[in-house]
This record gives sequence, C-alpha cells and structure tokens, in this order.
Amino acid sequence: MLGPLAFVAASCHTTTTGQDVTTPNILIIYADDLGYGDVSAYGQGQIQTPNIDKLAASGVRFTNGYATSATCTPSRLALLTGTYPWRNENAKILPGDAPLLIDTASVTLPDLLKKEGYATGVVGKWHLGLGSGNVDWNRAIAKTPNDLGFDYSYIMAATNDRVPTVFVENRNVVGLTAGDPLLVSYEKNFPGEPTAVTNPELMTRMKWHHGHNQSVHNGIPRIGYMKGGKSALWKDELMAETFLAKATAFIDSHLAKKNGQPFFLYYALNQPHVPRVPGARFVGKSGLGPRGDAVLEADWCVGEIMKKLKEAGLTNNTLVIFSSDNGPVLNDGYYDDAVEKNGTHTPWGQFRGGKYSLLEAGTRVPFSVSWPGRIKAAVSDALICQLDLFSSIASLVGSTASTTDSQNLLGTLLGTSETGRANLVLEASGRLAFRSGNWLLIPPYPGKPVNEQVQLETGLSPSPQLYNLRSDPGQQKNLAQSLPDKLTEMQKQMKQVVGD
Ligand code: NG6
Ligand code: CA
Repeated sequence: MLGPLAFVAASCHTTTTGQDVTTPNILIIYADDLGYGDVSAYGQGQIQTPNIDKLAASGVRFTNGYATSATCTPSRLALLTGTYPWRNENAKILPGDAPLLIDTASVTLPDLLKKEGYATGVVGKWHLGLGSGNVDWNRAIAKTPNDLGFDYSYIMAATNDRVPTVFVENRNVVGLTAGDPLLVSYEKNFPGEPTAVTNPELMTRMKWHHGHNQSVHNGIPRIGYMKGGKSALWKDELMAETFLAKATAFIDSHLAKKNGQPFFLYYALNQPHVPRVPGARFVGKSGLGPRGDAVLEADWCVGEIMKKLKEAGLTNNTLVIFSSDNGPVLNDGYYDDAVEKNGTHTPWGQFRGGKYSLLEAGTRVPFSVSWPGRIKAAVSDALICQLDLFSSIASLVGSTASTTDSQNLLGTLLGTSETGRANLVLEASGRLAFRSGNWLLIPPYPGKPVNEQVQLETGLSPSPQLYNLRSDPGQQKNLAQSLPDKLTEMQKQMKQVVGD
C-alpha cells in the first residue's frame, strides 16, 4: 500500500478486483547485451554511463538482478510472460522470420496492464517472432505484439544483424513501396542476389568474423537472405534515434488524450548488440571502438527518455525499470574492433563468462528500479529476476494475474523489503544452472569450456560445479568435491524446481 499522503499525483483507479490502487506509469528500458560492468553505477568497468547511473541512484539498484537467460529471446519471453523460458522448447535465438513465440491466448504483462486500464506500447527490439510462419512482409502481419496486449508497437522483428532490416509498426513494414516487395528467407538466397561471400566488396562498413555472411545491407553483412523492399530498409546509424523518437511520440500521443490513463512502455534498446553502428555524434567518443560508443549511445537514450518524462511532469509518477537481456560479448561475429579496443574495460564486471554462458556474467545484469515519488534510494542485494516483474507489477496495479514461476517481490522491487527469491533457475542455450541463496550449481554438461568464436567461457564442464557467490563472486573455487553434502542438497533442490 502507498504510504500516507504520498506526494505524487499518480493515477488512482479501481482495479478489476474492485480495489483502489495508485497506478504509476511504467517504463521498462531493456538494453541488448549490456553487461553488469558496462554500467558505471556498478563501479567495475571503464565506460561512464551517467544517465543510467542517475536512474539507478534515484531508486533501488540490485546487485543480484538476473535475466533468466544468457541470450535474448528466452529472456524476453520470461520478461513478458512471467514464465521460465526452458518450459518452452522453442525459446531459443529466433531467426528473423520465426512465428510469434508467445501464444496469443496467454496473459502477458501488457495484457494484464491493459486490463487494469493502461495504455500499452513497445518500441525497439522484439525478437519473439511474428505471424504464424511464412510471413508475407508486404501485407498486414496477422500476429504481432498488438495481439499480446500492446496497443502500439514499433519494432525490429529480430536483431540488428538479422534480415529483414526493416521496422514494423503495428502490423505493417514501415516505408515499403508498391512494386518492390520485400522477400525474406533463412533457407536459400534469391537467385542473382549478392551475398557477403559472392560479393565481399559490398562490405564497405564491416566484415564478418563468424556467421553473418549472407545478405548485405548498408555495407554490413547479415544473417539471412533478403531481396527488395529497398525504400523500407533501415539505416543502422539512425536506429537509436528512430526508436527514441517513437518512444517519446508514444508518450506524447498518450498525454494528448488527457484521459488520466497511466501508460506502460516497453522500450527495448538496440545497443550494444552487433552490428554496432551508433549515430555520428557517438563515433569515437568512448575510445573503446564501436561497442563502447554504442554503450554511450544507449546511455544517451536513457537520458533522453528521462528528459521526456521530466518535461511532461511525469518523473514522480513513473516507475522506471532498467535492465539488460543478457550479459556482454565483445566479438559477436563482426570485425568491429571490440576486442582490440577494449583496453582494461570489464563489461562482465567481476564475474566469469558472458553472453551464452552459464557462468555469472551470462545472466547477472544491471537491474535498477526507480520511482522518485515512491521509492527511496538504496542498493539491494536481494535475489531478483526479470521473471518476477510479471507478478510484482500485477500486484502493484491490483491485478490477480500470476504465474507459477514469477514471484511477487513488489516490496523488494520498491525497496521496502530485503527479501528476494529463495532460488532461481538460469539458462544458457537450453542448459540450466541453479542458484539457491548464495550457492550456485552448474550440473555436468558435455561441450567445450570456451566458446571459441566469441572467446567466452561457456560454464560447461563434465563435472558438477558448485560456487559460493557471496565469498567467491568470480567463481574461482569449485566446491563440488570439498562440500559433497551441499552439492547433494543443491542437486535435490534443483530437481524439485526443474523436475527430471
Ligand atoms: C547468434 C549470432 C550473434 C547474435 C546472436 C543473437 C552468429 C554466429 N551469431 O546466432 O551474432 O546475433 O545470435 O543475440 O550468427 S541475441 O542477443 O539476440 O540473443
Ligand atoms: Ca541480447
């Protein structure tokens, strides 16, 4: 409940359960591949992120905040559905022509908010599939975020490095011209179309290191084949500005209605995922190459959207959640100097591993929650996962929606409780690890200990790994052999949660 006379003018409304609650606007800012150590508030890397830091300093900054997964699609699935992604066998990195992964009949976070009176929008990276398979990009797309509770959507279908390199607004590709249809395939190229392999001279901006050698757009080779749709193809260097403009326009158009409705905006940043092509003003600014520059651009986006809230007088009654979908990676498939220019920066912070990894840096991400009218500044060590936003936000707005996996940690989120989850299942490429209290168990898995393409540790080992994350956050001491009873207890607990 709200404290007496909270000084915010947040909207009050009667919920579907007949309760009176105070409902703030809700903004989720979700970065793509931003590491724990990429945010200077965590005090670990070399990049300065003043805007993200300011947000974190004004609310609760979590030191044990997690994405469910070490890659994008599964983490986003968990964020929007409150369900562990490993329960869905299709929850893996999706191609750009994948069908919508979420059943339109399920209750999503935007669904529950819409039901409680919110105007809902998503702007940015989607990567949860569209349509029902074989999407015709030249017609209205049948299944989009608009079928999952979003009133408005302006998205890229998958990733910056996957075709189609276009934006989809609500149900339509933006900017198509009649007579030049957009064709997409992940199976075979279109006859006569160039690729990075047949026409390497087209790679004027970036060359591929691994993968990424199919259609070339803007001098950058991509994953997947694409033909036509020329007038609709995005310019990578304008992507951040485009998304920011759409995000602020969503807020403006909502305010213009003057109907007192709160809004929910899921603002999914494109940075610092590959290909890293920040806007001109950020080029060379970090000294760490395009990856560092892209982090600075992400921070700028955060600053701009916060400025927008301030100008609109919404700062005090907007709950802002900032996090990232998975941990960091330097070389994710392009020669972009990320490794060469990284210097002493530590995107993974004090942790081992990174994107794709079961080790800590795969899923331990920057995670902060601010709501100046309501939340006091604090640092919380409570164990919390993006998965929990579903039930916690449901509870905040007076919805009874809940899932088995998502825990209502509203008090923790708002900094009135230090109690987090008792345990959490983490996922990387379909493999699971289990955290309980300060202990982390990685069961034995076949596979290489290092992902050679991206040069990051995978966490895979033929022997079980047991770490005490409190005394050993860097996962240097595997205690599986020296603490057999603890190992057995963790194995038992994990089995209880995950099943066989
Ligand atoms: C991988 C890509 C990688 C990135 C990732 C998705 C190759 C070799 N690698 O398959 O570059 O696109 O998928 O990243 O193609 S995520 O953040 O959206 O999960
Ligand atoms: Ca990602």
